[in-house]
Amino acid sequence: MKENLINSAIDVLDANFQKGGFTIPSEGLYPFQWKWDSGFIAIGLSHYNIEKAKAEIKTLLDAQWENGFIPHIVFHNENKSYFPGADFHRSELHPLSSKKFKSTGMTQPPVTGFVLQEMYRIAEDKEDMLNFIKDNIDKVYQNHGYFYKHRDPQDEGLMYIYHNWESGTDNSPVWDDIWDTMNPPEYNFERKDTTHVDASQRPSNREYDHYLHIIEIAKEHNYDDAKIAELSPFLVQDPLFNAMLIKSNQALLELYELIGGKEAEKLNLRQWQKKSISRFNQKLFNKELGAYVHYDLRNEKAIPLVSSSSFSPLFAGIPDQERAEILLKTMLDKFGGDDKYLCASFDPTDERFDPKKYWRGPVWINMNWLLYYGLKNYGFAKAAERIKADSVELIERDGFFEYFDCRKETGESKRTGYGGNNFSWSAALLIDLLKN
Ligand code: 2M8
Repeated sequence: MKENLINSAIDVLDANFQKGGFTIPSEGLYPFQWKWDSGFIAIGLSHYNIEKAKAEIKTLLDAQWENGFIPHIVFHNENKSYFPGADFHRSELHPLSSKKFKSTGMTQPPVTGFVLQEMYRIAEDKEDMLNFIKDNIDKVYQNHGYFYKHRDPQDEGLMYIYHNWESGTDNSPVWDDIWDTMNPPEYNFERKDTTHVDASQRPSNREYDHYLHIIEIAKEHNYDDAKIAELSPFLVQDPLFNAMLIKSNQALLELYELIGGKEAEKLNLRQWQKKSISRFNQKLFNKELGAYVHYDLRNEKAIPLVSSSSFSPLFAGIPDQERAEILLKTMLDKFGGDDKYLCASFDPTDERFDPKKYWRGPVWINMNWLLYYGLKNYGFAKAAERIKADSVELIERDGFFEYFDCRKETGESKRTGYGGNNFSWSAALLIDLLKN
């Protein structure tokens, strides 16, 4: 059974692997390379084809800008089945953007650092993998340098994101109050995603108006970071994004220690870690909710809502044991009823929860994977095993979908997963969970 499931996952990944040496998240729906998808995919690939895993990371890093920035989508080809594509994003507006690849002018959670460490953990030939890491680690370090230089205007050690697409959790209810502060024009555009996926499972057109409007503002200023920090109506310190950075900082530090030398880089990483972790705990933890929450930097207020991102600091070792226990309790109380699979992407007890709509409630396998390792880190073996078993059960029964209903009884005659099918990171991370 386990072997069959792993083989099906490999089939999904092989079918999505492209000639250019990268893997698309899902055929039709997402025809390019996405930054954080690429990282999760490389982890899965490492279990059975290390050369493909290396290619995945190399193609992503190949699209890095001269200032260290790594974009959220690399448009490797002219595919017209995705909106908004290269012609809308126009990365060439930024003077330091890649001359080789068109891309977006926004980024995604910085997972690549810890992905390199995962690849090292999984690789059988450690020497060969360490050589690969030696050749590529500086680029990831420079990416972190970009964040500390350009995304932290108040020098807090906490990075801002200027677009919901940078969070990876695109239409989370966490952003709803920010949308209420904006009044974008109604753009004339043709949605492509809803030709692949039922519109009830995707963001609305009005939500897309907001998404496009923020990009228009950034483009007016040629994606200049200082201007974006000054003018973007969306400026948020996201616990998931910052936890990924902190985990990756730690991974880079440990990998540099393994490689030897690089004293200046190690010193910077240690200083970044100290500042970021302490400010993270001070600023983003909400005692009443017993969870980490987002901070709206534009409107200078915390956003007191619990989502699966609230628990991601467990993965990066950010809370102390006492606080980790509070997080576990919040997760089980709000998300962990017997009638539910772990872990909904948004608080099922909140009125904004929607079990079918994208990041407003469904279970996502990449988040479950982060939480599985996070819970294990703190010795919460029972909850970790539950999250793993739930992930396997959902995929085995519903298919290799993009997201899943967290309700055990959906009230519908036939259960299915939601969003894109044959979804790469669901396949890749299932392989890792099953091989673990
Ligand atoms: C989703 O986001 C893209 C935009 O980046 C979209 O909806 O068009 C998100 O789930 C994001 O986290 C993910 O990386 C991307 C590709 O899987 O799809």
